[in-house]
Amino acid sequence: FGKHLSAQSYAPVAANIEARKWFTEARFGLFIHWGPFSIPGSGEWVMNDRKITVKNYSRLANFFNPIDFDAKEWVSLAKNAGMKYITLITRHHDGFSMWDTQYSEFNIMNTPYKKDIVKLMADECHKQGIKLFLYYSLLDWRREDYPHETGRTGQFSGRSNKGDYSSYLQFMKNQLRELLTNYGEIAGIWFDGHWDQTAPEGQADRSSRIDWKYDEIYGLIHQLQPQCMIGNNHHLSPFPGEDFQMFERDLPGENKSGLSFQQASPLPLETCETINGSWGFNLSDTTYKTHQELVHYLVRSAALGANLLLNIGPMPNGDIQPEFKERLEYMGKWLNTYGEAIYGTSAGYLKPAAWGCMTQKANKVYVHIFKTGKEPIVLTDFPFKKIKKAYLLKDKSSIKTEFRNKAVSIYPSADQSAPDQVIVLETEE
Ligand code: H79
Repeated sequence: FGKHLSAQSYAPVAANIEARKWFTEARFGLFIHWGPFSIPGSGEWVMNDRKITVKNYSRLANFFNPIDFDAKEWVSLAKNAGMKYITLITRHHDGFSMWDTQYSEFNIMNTPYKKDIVKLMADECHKQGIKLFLYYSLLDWRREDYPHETGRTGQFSGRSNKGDYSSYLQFMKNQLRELLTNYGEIAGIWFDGHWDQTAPEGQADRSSRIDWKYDEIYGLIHQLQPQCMIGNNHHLSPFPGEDFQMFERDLPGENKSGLSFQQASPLPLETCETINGSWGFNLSDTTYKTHQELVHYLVRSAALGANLLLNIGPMPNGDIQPEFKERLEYMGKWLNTYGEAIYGTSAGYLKPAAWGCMTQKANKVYVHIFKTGKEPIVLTDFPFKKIKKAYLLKDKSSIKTEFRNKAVSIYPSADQSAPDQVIVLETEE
């Protein structure tokens, strides 16, 4: 990716380093996929999937009137779920801008709703003390100047001209400048769509078909808000100038999605996942994950040193369906008891196993047991000298352990009614 890089090398300033530290301690955020694409109830790719032209898709703006949207309710929902940040779609691949932008007519002020969603959310996040990240698509299925002729998607849009990347780049910079100037402190920018201009996933040649000039885009962001963390869902190892690394629907190193071939870097890590199978509101998707699956995913993310950005796709009226609300409430209750073993922890020294996984803090090892069996759980090469205490996190009742030949054997309770039996080992160096 040499051609993306400028000679100048990026050194994060103190405020950015502090933001990264906060991020790795936060561990849990809310992803929100919402906009006029929510109206048909077929997910956020509906324009591409149903081969809708730009002209016809524009009609959706006239129907977007989310009279039940309440920023206070959404932010409270995230907070009560134990989430520390929100990542909001400001402009997805369909090119609709959820804020009052000067640079596109296809924006929220030209809908019957006529209120700046980004502003309403930013103000409420600042009020309730939760950080706000903004999702911004690099790929665009609407604009003539996006290099759509080299893109892999958006070919049904009816665009005639060839793309002109220098014009499109200027447009993105103008919009990013608005987002980073008019809405107070922005904790991060979450880019997506790079992969539209690369060879198919998994192929040896995954070089980019256009030069995105990330040095210019990232430089502008860090100049406007130096603490603002940049992440890019390019499914590759981090590029210079990025502040965190993301894995789509995957835990670092697993690549179950077939999208995340990259290995974990030393940057803060994040994985994003959906509650059912869809990002945007989808009327035909009922594949809701269970409480247990969601808890296990959060715990396994933490055990690999990654945050979980868990998604909801609100309905076109601004309401959030009860299946999502109820699960987020459950996560919040679970974290009230078990948060100590998630927030501010680092990856376990052993990788996740069939029985469960581990998170750690100074002098504490949290053993997350998902499945008990007849045999004790054995932690090999235990990196501490001594175990002072071993107990269940939820009620402090003691748990039997044996420490021999550098291996710790743990005898958990056979009761596995909770999704995660968290055992605390208090250690000594
Ligand atoms: O915003 C959500 C999705 O709309 C967006 N990212 C998340 C966070 C996303 N879109 N697509 N993907 C994620 C997955 C990418 C699928 C691809 Fe492909 C498979 C890209 C390359 C191979 C589909 C097939 C698009 C091009 C070929």
